[in-house]
Amino acid sequence: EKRTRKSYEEKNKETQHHISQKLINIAIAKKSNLIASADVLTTSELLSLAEKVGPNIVALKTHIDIITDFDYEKTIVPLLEIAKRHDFLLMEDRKFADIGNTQELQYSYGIYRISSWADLVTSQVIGGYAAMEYFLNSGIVAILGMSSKGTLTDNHYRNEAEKIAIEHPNIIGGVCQNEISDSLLLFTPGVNLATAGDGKGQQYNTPEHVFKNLHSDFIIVGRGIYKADDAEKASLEYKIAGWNAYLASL
Ligand code: 6AU
Repeated sequence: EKRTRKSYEEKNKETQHHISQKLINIAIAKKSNLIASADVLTTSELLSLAEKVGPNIVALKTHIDIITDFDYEKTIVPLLEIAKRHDFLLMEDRKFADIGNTQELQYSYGIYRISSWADLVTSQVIGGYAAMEYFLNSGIVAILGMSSKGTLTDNHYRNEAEKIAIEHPNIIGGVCQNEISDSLLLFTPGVNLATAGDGKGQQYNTPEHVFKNLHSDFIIVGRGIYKADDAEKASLEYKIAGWNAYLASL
């Protein structure tokens, strides 16, 4: 017998972290569980995508280190303004994977200064519990399992990583392709309505699969949106598909 999933309202009541509450409140207000992944290469593409998909998303996920013309004033300052206006959070998919001291430096220094703008950051938990102490301004989303073919995140690794995620007060959820503890928020990338893979190891599922079978809370969609002819329309389609799949999974 499969256990029933928790609603956003239930998860909101149980979480202590202000970023989880913020994210869930946006989800409920917008009727959206969509995070758009902005894996684009220039500031103008990033800002234009944020503007188009902003009304339909709960968060915009960045890989800020792939922006070729990054400039804090020209990239981050306007992005923060768009995020505020359209009411979505910023999630930097940095996937930290080092000792605590190095992660602390990478989080706050260098040209990106992630700690000054990211509401959420992704991190591997390979460095152990104590390495997670230093992402003070952001909610941490722990990488528990990966979507790529041949990933090393096997059952044992996922279980050990999940224990850290459950115990650590700064970790609000996990990225995984499996069901995880419902005391965490589950973020699932590898979602695409049109294709099963990208020929480079990425493996895709549908929103129906991830909400019904994994009890996911948020879908992360990259190329399904930013490569579409009309990114605004595609974001609306994924928003509706994600929300309907969530409702059907309750
Ligand atoms: O929809 P796509 O395949 O174009 O993009 C998926 C996005 C990319 C990946 O870096 C990221 O999701 N991702 C992650 C994350 C979010 O941490 C983990 C994973 O296992 N698979 C994955 O694709 O930006």
